[in-house]
Amino acid sequence: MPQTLTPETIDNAIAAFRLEGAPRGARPYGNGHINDTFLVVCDDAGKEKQYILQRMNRSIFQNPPELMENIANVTAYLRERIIERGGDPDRETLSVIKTETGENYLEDSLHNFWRVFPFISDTFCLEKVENARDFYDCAVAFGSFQRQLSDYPADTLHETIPRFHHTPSRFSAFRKAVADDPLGRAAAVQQEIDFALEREADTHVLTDLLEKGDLPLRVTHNDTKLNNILFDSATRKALCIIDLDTVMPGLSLYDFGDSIRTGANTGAEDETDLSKIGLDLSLFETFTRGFLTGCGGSLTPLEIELLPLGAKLMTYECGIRFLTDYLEGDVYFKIHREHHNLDRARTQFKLVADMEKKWGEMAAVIQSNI
Ligand code: ADP
Ligand code: GN1
Ligand code: MG
Repeated sequence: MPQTLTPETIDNAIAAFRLEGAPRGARPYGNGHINDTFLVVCDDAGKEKQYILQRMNRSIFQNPPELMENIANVTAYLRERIIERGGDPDRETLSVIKTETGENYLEDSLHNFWRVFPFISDTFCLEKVENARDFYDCAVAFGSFQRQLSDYPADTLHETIPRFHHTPSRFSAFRKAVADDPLGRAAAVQQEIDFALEREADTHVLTDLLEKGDLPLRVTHNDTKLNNILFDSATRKALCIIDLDTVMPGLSLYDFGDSIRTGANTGAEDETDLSKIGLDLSLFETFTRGFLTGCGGSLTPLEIELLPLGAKLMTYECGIRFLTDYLEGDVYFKIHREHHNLDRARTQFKLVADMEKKWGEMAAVIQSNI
């Protein structure tokens, strides 16, 4: 169990980093499910400087030093690419603020691991797509993120969460949670359990193709949720991709799929009224166009053909992860109400079912965008 954070622990963490100005306080920030995120405001001779301070989730990330090495190297690489194309490296990528002793992170006396990024100001992130234009921008940004990293030395990246999108492993973990049922919750969610079990055959399609060498392993983001992208408030353009904890070798279909899961859903991830959940085909089309543009022609014909499966599998996988966590007692994803993870699992399964209904139309969208 993570330590409860006291103001003193947070202040001590802040004091360890090379910040400009005197810290004036920290407050919880954002809607991430994984890390503890704070906005830190400093006073630099009357000028305000802001930073993002995060306590990394120690039960999820087993090796924070390796994780931070990935982020420091990837952001340094992206910085160079942004400078080459005449962009603004201070706004278009994260960068790692070092500690006073020159490290990428701080391990405090309680074994909490901390990191600091500059706060990218005058930005916002979307919890829900407000218009197709924004989602198109998101798609181009995630596609070009992958393309920009296509020459990145993938073998230098540490695997921060082993088998992160290995759906068969996620399925095994799910089956184990059903069998162990430590909180006695399984009986009441048999319908959801059956939904997941009935789709076992889908779970290994992509991993089989990867193992056979039919799908290329690329450097991918792996957590391309809508709220992991910052939009510029002035231009309303997708500006900066954040949450780089899971940048690792993966499939392009993972990045495509996770954005569809979050952005092309007609309802929220934790909506309790399931009649509001479904696939917005028009947004599916928008994202497909943007992603293919962002990838700049780098996807193979098989990757393109499998985009609908990427969307369905990422949604299904997230559903079984939420349900597993519900059965295990909500130990992974942050929850804010009782049964939150069950509600989340239900929306994902409803979305999967709707994709199955619209399978022909999804395939037709892909055909018309080749
Ligand atoms: P988690 O892994 O818990 O999702 P994130 O790294 O995605 O954590 O951060 C949580 C939220 O904090 C983001 O969705 C975003 O709103 C905000 N955020 C994170 N980093 C920055 C940053 N450098 N500048 C501005 N906002 C940020
Ligand atoms: C987590 O960190 P965040 O909130 O962007 C999770 C994703 C899930 C997502 C579901 C490292 O994303 O894999 O798809 O929640 N991140 C990790 O909302 O497990
Ligand atoms: Mg996030």
